[in-house]
Amino acid sequence: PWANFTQAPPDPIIGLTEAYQNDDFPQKVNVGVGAYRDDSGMPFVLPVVRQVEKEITAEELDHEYSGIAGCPSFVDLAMKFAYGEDCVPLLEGRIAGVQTLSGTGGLRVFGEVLNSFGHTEIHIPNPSWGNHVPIFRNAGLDVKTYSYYNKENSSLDFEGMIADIKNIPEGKCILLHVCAHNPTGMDPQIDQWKEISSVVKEKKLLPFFDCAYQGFASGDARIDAASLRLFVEDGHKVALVQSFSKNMGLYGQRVGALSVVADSQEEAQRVLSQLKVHIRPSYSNPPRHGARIVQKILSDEQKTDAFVEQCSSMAGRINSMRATLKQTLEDLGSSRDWSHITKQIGMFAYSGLTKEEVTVLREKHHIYCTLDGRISMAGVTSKNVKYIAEAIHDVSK
Ligand code: PLP
Ligand code: TYF
Repeated sequence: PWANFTQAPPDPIIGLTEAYQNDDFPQKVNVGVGAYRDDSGMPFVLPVVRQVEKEITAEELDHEYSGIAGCPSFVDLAMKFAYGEDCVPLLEGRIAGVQTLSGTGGLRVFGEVLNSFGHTEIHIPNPSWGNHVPIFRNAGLDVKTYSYYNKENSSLDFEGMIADIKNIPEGKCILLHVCAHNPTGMDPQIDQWKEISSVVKEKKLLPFFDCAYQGFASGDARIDAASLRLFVEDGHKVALVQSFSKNMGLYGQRVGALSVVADSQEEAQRVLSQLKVHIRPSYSNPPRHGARIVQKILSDEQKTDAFVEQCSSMAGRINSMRATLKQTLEDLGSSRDWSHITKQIGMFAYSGLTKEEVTVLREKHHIYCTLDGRISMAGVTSKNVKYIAEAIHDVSK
């Protein structure tokens, strides 16, 4: 009966891991998926996560269903973490929030809700996280792009960005990355965010923030949330998706939150009801364990401090690998300017390597990164950095 089910291509990002696993070359390197590795190339569980998991086990909790909106105390803490404790709409109880299947799930739920209320399109940066397009398309939205990055000088194309945002029709939804833009690693400066905020206001656009790297960009969760907080202070009724995959290393636990700032408590209640209407027939309610972990950490000052420190040490290791990779390329006598590698923040180096160069990197050197030349710095270690630099040099000179 499935004869007409054609073979789909592998996922452009996850497919790399499969190809990497099938490669038996000893020095193979996986710098595809953005999942943090320690300096031995191993997955890293934050010590504070291990600690609270023990506490959770000792409590012998039950495994009842969550509500449709998930764990309310987790959602409150997640919102405080992103918006800040002194956020006025939060204090006034006019932010609707639900627990989601991490960032991906939150993006999809809000995409569907937008669609059901007559929003036909969403504007995302060019480039953006590879999954944004299929997520929003599957939610029924027409996905359009605005300029974001200048490949010529490997930096933010701020003028192009502003010009394109000015051309978005009034009232449309615009997706913004809170920090550590994936894949480019280039964020607007705070003054540029102010200008973006004022153009977004002028055009009465609906800002939808994607926050997958809070704490991972600068190592300081408050600084990383500055764009979002500025927009809220400027009075925007933002929507926000948060992921705890990267900053708490909870990838497979699928823990995140979706929240929407409203004009009043009454409006927030209506919005919340609509989020739930979309969640119920989709997956009914979210899993409990990951939310319990985050809830335990963010409700305790000492644990939060430990988390911030452990998160910033991941960011620190990545930054030191950026410096080493750039320096090694220079030492090898590369004719290219690699200074963008250390200017970029977050998990990725948007190398500027072409599709052809990436293909040689994969076929000749067994180094797996995405075709757009994005290298997950999380997979670079003091052991493999020289091999990676030599291979990059070989394909680019
Ligand atoms: N948004 C961005 C920009 C991302 O980079 C990612 C993950 O890489 C996500 C959302 C979603 O991740 P998750 O579904 O694991 O929270
Ligand atoms: O590397 C990236 O950009 C992401 C990582 O369920 C990822 O695609 C992998 C699996 C997943 C969500 C995000």
